[in-house]
Amino acid sequence: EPDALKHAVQTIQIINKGESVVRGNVTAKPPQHLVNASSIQTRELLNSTSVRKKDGLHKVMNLDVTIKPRDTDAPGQFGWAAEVPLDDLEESKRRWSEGYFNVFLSDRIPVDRAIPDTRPQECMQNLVHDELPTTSVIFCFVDEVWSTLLRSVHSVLNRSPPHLLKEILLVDDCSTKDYLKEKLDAYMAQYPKVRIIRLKERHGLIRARLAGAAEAKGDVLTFLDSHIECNVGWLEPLLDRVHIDRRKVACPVIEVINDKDMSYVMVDNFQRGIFKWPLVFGWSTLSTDYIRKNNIKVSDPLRCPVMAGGLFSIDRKYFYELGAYDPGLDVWGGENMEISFKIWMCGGEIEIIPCSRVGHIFRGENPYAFPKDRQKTVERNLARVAEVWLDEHKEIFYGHGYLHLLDKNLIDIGNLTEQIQLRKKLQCKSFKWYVENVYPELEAPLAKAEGLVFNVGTRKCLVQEKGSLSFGICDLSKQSQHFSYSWVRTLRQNNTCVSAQVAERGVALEACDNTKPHLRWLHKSNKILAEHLIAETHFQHLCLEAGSEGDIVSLKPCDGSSPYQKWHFTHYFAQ
Ligand code: UD2
Ligand code: MN
Repeated sequence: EPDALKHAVQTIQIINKGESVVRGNVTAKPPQHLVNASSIQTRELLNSTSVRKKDGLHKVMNLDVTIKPRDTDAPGQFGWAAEVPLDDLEESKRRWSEGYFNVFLSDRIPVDRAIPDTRPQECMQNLVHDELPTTSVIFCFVDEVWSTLLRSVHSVLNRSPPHLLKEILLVDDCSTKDYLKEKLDAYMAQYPKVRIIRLKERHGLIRARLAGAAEAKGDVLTFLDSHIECNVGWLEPLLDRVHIDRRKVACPVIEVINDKDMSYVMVDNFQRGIFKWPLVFGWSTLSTDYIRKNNIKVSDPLRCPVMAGGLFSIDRKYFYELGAYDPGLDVWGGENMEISFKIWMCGGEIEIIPCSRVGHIFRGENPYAFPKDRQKTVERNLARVAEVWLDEHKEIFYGHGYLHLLDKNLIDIGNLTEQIQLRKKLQCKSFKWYVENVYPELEAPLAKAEGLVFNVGTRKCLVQEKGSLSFGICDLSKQSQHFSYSWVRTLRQNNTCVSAQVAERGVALEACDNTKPHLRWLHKSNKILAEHLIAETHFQHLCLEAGSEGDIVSLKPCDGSSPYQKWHFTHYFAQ
């Protein structure tokens, strides 16, 4: 039984943590007779005709030369938690910041350790095609920990059918550590499939991936982070999806290599990658209702609104047809959103493949420096993605704490012409289509509030007629009384916005422009304040006020008790 370690998985406890990555712990050892069961070796499998059926399908090869490991007593073997000896606690603490995980333990764990085969039982019956495309595995890294990098590479070498693994490309994004130079060259020289690409200057993850992809010869590109462990049978199910349809982008289930004790931890089933505003990636478990209604099996590929970013297989030519990554994205972050929207909106699909599993060390901090400020880099990347892909929904993104990104004096997000042209050329669908068809659970109202703007003092509603504002008897059927309070905090009717005229203590109407601060209003506790004055100390806060005759609208010093300064909209979508 080549998947003997499967049974060890029973010992994995799963602790559900709602929408975040679900972690557990490998606690007990598997029974020895299972661990010692012999595994099918690569050559036997490839020569064997019995595993290949005539109809062009075969069972996934359970290749795992590490299932019967060299040193069964080594720390971390079988994916169990390793322990730091008391005498070494200081050293292990000191070395933490080399990778922001337990580097000391990583160095003591075999680079080819066995890990529990965490695939759902059903995967054993799944068939994949005989004629699968080959893949280039691309690892980009900067200052990766030696033992972790090696373990990543060995897990690919040991657990991938050799005829499908064209090459492993190690893209060194200008690391500063000496061991990643000659020592790495010498070590990898033993493995003809491994090629090292050295970047002469720091490209950042995104452009490093592009550099790796440009060198790749395989039919499919498989991107992996440089601190992972591929599990048994991980590759074929991914390549099979791309083979079935080259527009499918396949992601393995990302499991957890515990940063403290290096144990391999299985994650919950039925998890999809999603995002919340402002484009924050997260995991979400499919509801049991949805699973039942759609009759989804635990081994079925799951349609996934966005990918985590690090681990996926994509047809090489298709990757370029999609324009690869926006090369204007800097260093790290947001590229998973970009490629996800691009794939879905331009005719592709992203799937999570439960029969393919890869462990990843999730870390609290990045163990490398950002050439520029980290937060600013990621924000800028996200703003590029929002501008190119989100259509009118981009206001929701800006409205969740990113209004400052609209100020062109504060931030230059660079030229977007090529990205916008690409979207046209590929005839990609709208973001509205994406929300309706791919991610209907997303809460995406286009305004914070809308409808009539009712004034409590006059009991009348705001009217926009012939370019000026006045009041009328409230009437929902009149379009001239329909306004919205947008995510970027403008008071708007179609493309006309209410602007604050501070000198005149009045208001005017002008064409909406999200970059203009004097078009922004803070609507809270029923008041509507001119927002750009709030930070200015020499101004009293000014509020929208209705004239007591119910005709004019003016700006007056805010007065908590005046009903003429109290307003509300018919509908509120968010506060
Ligand atoms: C996640 C993704 C990661 C990437 C990132 C957002 C997973 C498991 N990981 O963050 O792949 O999509 O979100 O951008 O989905 N690196 C370089 N050059 C750099 C910076 C990083 O080569 O300038 C390498 C780094 O060594 C690592 C990989 O890029 O192998 C990803 O970086 P990370 O592990 O720090 O990102 P992670 O997992 O927090
Ligand atoms: Mn990572």
